[in-house]
This record gives sequence, C-alpha cells and structure tokens, in this order.
Amino acid sequence: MASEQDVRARLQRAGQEHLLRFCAELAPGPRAALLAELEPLEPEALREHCQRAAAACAGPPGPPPDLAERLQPLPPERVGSVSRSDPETRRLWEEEGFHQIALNKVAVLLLAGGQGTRLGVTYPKGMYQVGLPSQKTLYQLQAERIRRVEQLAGERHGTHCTVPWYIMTSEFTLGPTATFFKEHDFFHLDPDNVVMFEQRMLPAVAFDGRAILERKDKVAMAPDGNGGLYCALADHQILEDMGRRGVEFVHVYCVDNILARLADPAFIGFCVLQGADCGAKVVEKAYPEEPVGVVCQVDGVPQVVEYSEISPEVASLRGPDGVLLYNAGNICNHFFTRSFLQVVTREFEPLLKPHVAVKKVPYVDEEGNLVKPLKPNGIKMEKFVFDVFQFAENFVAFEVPREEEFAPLKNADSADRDNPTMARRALLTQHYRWARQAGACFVDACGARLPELLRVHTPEQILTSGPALSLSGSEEPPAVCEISPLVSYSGEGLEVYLQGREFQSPLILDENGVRELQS
Ligand code: UD2
Repeated sequence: MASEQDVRARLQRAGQEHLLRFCAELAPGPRAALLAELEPLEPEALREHCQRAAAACAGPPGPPPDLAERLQPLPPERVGSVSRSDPETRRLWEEEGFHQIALNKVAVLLLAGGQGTRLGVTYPKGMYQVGLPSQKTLYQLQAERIRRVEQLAGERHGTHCTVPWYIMTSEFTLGPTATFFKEHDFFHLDPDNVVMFEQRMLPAVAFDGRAILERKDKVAMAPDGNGGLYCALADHQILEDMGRRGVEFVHVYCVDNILARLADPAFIGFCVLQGADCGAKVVEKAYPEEPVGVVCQVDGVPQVVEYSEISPEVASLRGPDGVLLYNAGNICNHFFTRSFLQVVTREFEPLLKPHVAVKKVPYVDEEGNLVKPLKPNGIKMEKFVFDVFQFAENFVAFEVPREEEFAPLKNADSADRDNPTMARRALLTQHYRWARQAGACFVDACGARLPELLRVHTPEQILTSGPALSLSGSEEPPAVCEISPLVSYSGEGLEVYLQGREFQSPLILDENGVRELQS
C-alpha cells in the first residue's frame, strides 16, 4: 500500500491535494481507508476528469442548438418490428435465436451498478420485490427466465445448454448482490455461470474543478455510468472469459425492467440474421417527455439521444401521420457481438464522451462540517452504454410491444409512474393475458365471471386522461394470476395447466402446478 507521502505527491500532480486536508486528524483506520480510496486514481486521469467536468459545466446548458437539424429517425430498413411482421418471420427469428442459445453462443449481461437513487432503497435494485404473490425479487425473476430459456433451447435441439450471466456491479452493489445470490443458492443456477465484476468509480467534482470530500475520510465517488461497462470488461478480462466459453452474442440489459426477456431468442435471432454487430430493442414512446432515450441518427450515424439531452420541442415533433417523429424509445436492452465489444474495448472506449449531471452532493466544508446542499453543487460524469452505437458497422433496432416487454421500476410509489405498483400490475396483467389466451377462465369470490378482455383505451381516452394510461401497469388486471418464469418464458406452454379450467383469483402457477391462494 502507498504511503501518505506518495498519495500526496500524486494528488499534487492532479491539482487535488485538498482531498488530504483532514488527513492528519484522522484515526489510523479512517486514514488508511482514505489513502486506499485515493491510491488507484491516476494523477493524469484525475486531473483531466476534474478539468473536463468543470469545463463541461461552464459551457452553455442544454442540448447543442443545432441538434434538431442533425437528427433523423432511423431508416426503416434498419428496424425490425414484432407487431409489423408476419408469424412466419417471427418464427424464423425465434428459431435462429434458440439455435444460437443451444450452441452456447449467447450470454446475458446485466448492468447493475446503479445506485437506484430515485427508488430510494439502500440496497441494489435487483433485490427489490414489487409485491407479487410469490414475493419474488427482480433478480429471482431474471434468474428463472435464464433457466427457462436454457430449457426451451435445450428441448428444441436436444442439448444441454448454458446462458452465462455476467453481472456488472459497482462498489455500492457488489457486496450485497454477491451475498444475496449466495443466500439464495444462486436461484439454482450453477455459480460457475454467474460472473460478477465491478465497474470503476469516479469522484464528483465541484464547479471550481476540485473533487469533493463527502466526509473527512471519504471522497464523494459515483460509478462511472453504465458505459463504464467497456472499461470494466477490459479490467476484469470478461471478453476472454466469454471467448473461453464460446460466447459470440451478448444481450446487455438494465436491472429494473420487470418484463425484460433475457436472451430473448427473437431479438437475438433477428440481430444474427441481419448480420448486425450491435442492436437495440425499442418501444414506441408513450409521450414526448417519457424518460427513455431516442434511438435515431445524428449526422447519419445511429445513436441514442438521451431524454435528459433532447429539447422538449424536438421530443414533441410529429410526422404527417401524427405519430412522434422520434418515436423509437430505448429500453436499455442491447445486442452486441463479442467481436464488436472487443473492438470497442481496444479502440473506441477512449473516444466515448462523458455526459454531465449536476447533482446535490453532500460535502465537508473547510472547517470540517458536514453540509447537505440545497442547490446542486457537484458534477458527476458518466459514460452511457449506448454511446458505442456510432461505431457499429451494422446497427439494427428491434421494436417490441410495450405491454409485453417494458415496465421499468425507477421511482418509489410516491411518483405517479414507473413505480413498484405499476411494475407489479404490468407483470400480472401480462400473465392474465397469457392465461386467457391459454383458455383459462376467472371468477370472483361470488363465482361471477371476470372480464374476458382487458379494457382497450381509445386514443381520445388516452389524450383526455393523460399519457400514463398508455403505460404498462396503469391499471390493475381483472384477476391476479402469477405465472412463474420457470413455467413460461413468453406465454408458451400454458394450455396444459389452464385450458378450459375455471379459477378464482389470486392464483400462482409455478413448477409445482396451479395454486389458488384463497383455498
Ligand atoms: C436508461 C437509459 C434510457 C432508457 C431507460 C429505460 C442509459 C444511459 N439510459 O435510463 O435511455 O433506456 O434506461 O428504462 O442507458 N447502471 C450501471 N452503472 C452506472 C449507472 C447505471 O450499471 O454507473 C445501470 C443501472 O443499474 C440500470 C441501468 O444502468 O440497470 C440504467 O441506469 P439508470 O436507471 O440510471 O438509467 P435511466 O433510467 O436514466
């Protein structure tokens, strides 16, 4: 371990010596912890990071003024659509995806390094449970979807197959995530096929370019954004691990979408058949301000313009048909070939420009008092996972129905959308739909039949009631019917349990069969 003198000399080179200003008064334990935190920061990189942050913040706020002229929707030939394709085409995509999974060429990679600030929990978001009858957490649902897709591919091709699960964590999430998986016996996955690795952290910087001390013995550090993935892949030799396993295609996804289809065979198959090196799943945006990036072209090159960086005027532009012009909403579900990721980590990562977020960062003042600022005072710099799309040789987008694939958990229930209640309803509504399609019938406690169909809202109703009506989970399903991912991945195989039968809500269908919870 480096001495205080060494660390001080390095910080001097970076212009950040103030980070040690309380060092002399610290007890040996906290002092060692502070030095250990500072030691890995490379002086040149730290200097550049702090200068860049201050400079970015000194520039004009908001998106570049000429962005509107440089944007274009993606050309239709780059976009596949589940709802606009025929059943035979969809079958071919799926078949190709299952084929690649059966060859053990597909891995999933979870981005789970975020702090979940908006949800307001102190533990990793994947450990959250939204109040399903089974009380499953997001991590458990995801693990079970992996097991089911492995099983389905195995059955089709008569093989035993594995979809390795790579999980990018951060200093905040690694410890609790690893413990949670151990406590739950890796949800019956083979621990050798669950690979956790940690992304880097970066200091938050004040407007004057000085990194912030959040305590006398602690720098205010935050993960370097989900685009920290590319450095983390290199830091931990993850692509080499994938290579040893024969993985060629990687499905990268974010932790909080309760409907996420891990290793989705249709998406994988579509991308592989298109010869894509990079792809993004999208849904039609529900309303102009929806907090999803827009997948589009900037200066003719595929990119995502993040919701925080698009002006309201551009986000609201509509085409002649009345549909939002920039309508392809990013749902943070990406396809990459391993060879593309190799080129990115080797060549392109340093070209990724960090994005700037101005936040309230608690700090210690010159006298050593803890201050909770009322106004934003600190700059956090993050890279975004989708910023590598510009380097793809063959980028494609894949549009999927929102009600089947997108219900993000971002906020606490005090917010009016993207909250736990809506995530729970979205999943249970999907399961109700699947159960009805499989021929189940539901009755209430008095034996009266529950509605066959969910209410379909007209565009007028959506306009008058506000955009939230078109979001997944905006209403309770007529009956509570939870279907384990171990039984069905995307609605398949349910007839054998449900066809022609009558059930009383609430109901669970899992690997042990059907259980009515009232009886
Ligand atoms: C993300 C997308 C946005 C849209 C939306 C849909 C990015 C940059 N933005 O926005 O375009 O698709 O999701 O729900 O992808 N994470 C890390 N490390 C970090 C920061 C985040 O692993 O340093 C993970 C985080 O745990 C989560 C994912 O990245 O799984 C998305 O992060 P977020 O919730 O901060 O992104 P959000 O909702 O602003």
